[in-house]
Amino acid sequence: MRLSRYFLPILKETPKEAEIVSHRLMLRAGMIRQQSAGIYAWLPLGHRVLGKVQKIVEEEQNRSGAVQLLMPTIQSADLWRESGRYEAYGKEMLRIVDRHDREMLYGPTNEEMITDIFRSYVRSYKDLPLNLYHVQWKFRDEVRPRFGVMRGREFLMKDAYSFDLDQERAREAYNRMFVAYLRTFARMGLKAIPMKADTGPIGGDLSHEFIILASTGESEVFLDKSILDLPIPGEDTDFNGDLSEIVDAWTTPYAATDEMHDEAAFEALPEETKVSARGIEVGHIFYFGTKYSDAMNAKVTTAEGVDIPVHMGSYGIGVSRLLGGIIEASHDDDGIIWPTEVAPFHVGLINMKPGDECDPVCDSLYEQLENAGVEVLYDDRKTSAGQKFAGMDLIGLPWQLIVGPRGLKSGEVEIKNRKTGERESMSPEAAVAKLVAALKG
Ligand code: 5CA
Repeated sequence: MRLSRYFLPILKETPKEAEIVSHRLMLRAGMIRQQSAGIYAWLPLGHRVLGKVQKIVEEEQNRSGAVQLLMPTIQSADLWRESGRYEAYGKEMLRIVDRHDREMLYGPTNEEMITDIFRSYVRSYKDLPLNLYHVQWKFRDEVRPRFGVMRGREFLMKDAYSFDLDQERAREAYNRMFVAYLRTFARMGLKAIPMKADTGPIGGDLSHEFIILASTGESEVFLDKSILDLPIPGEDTDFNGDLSEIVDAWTTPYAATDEMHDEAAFEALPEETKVSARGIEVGHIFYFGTKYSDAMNAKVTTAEGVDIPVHMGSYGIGVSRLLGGIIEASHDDDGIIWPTEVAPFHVGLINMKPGDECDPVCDSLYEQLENAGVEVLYDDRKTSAGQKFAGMDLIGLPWQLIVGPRGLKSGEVEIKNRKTGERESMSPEAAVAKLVAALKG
């Protein structure tokens, strides 16, 4: 992508309304624009990252055996009356009346709708286990939307719903999501820690929140720091096999949010392993048994011919919130430092003197890298060097490739690693080889 033809509205001033670093950097880097309180337009750079985060989430959901569909944002109030949540949800639900005076709502979550879809088609135990998920915009009329995409009113969520014959098999479904979540967040460069959690308006009695540690996080958390060293399950994890060993390893060390905190158990830990910190909830999984299937009459016939309500769980990931979380975890004074897997582009190609001898070299580098599958943002604008460097540091692409007249005299271009700050001069051919190896190797 040529920057001269892109839309990257970088802000010079630090926006005053932004209280935390990720919000400030997302606004300054031209990723998002607030359109109403807690409601954002995703500008091209932000939209690219959102797409990459969503893709990783989808890949890991699919790997675990979940099946993707897409439900609408607008739901009928009647469906929510069946579960009793239409009244219970209170002011967080955005209620709408259509031209025929029918009561509708902008979905804050989809337990009711997915249960309705399930009961319309599935009758037999032979069709289980089943896990259906979608990635869709949600609306919650939060009292205090804040911190940008971290606590929005409109936000993108991945929500999955599992259906099983009994509690034991539902627990296996829960474990599959648990392990898929460990992989999902690790792929984004995050250390997300599963913690015992409260179930709130979703209900049920088994629940974990996945939390990344950050001083600006809204949750207070307590953990045994040995959990930070546990290995992430590999790509070859068998999701048809028994995952309880992995889940046990991750749920044995102490880790809880303040709602579930057991002061005595925590205090009993050796002093050097105790960590009390703040964190950002990026995912939340629930097992709630037959809460919705009882209320909404979603039954399956067992092998013995008996009709029983299906056991369910639901599993959320805050897809848009993750962008804030990743930035909180990965930035410096100059701007964002994107982990390669979610970076909007891989390389920022900087032409120090557009309209001159740097052009053919840049054009050729651009073409070679793009042909090798490396995503390049090419700064071909006639602006100052200082502006180009500061802009590239701010938007945080993992690599910069700098082409200037002085270097070219000795046949060299420069590579900069955004994270380490290391710079290295080499021939254009060597630069291409090095970047392709680093990014595609
Ligand atoms: N139905 C269940 C699971 S599918 C559910 O709604 N769970 S939740 O309420 O915990 O939300 C799932 C995830 O969405 C949270 O872990 C969080 O990462 C994200 N989320 C929740 N509220 C917001 C919000 N206001 N802004 C941004 N992300 C949010």
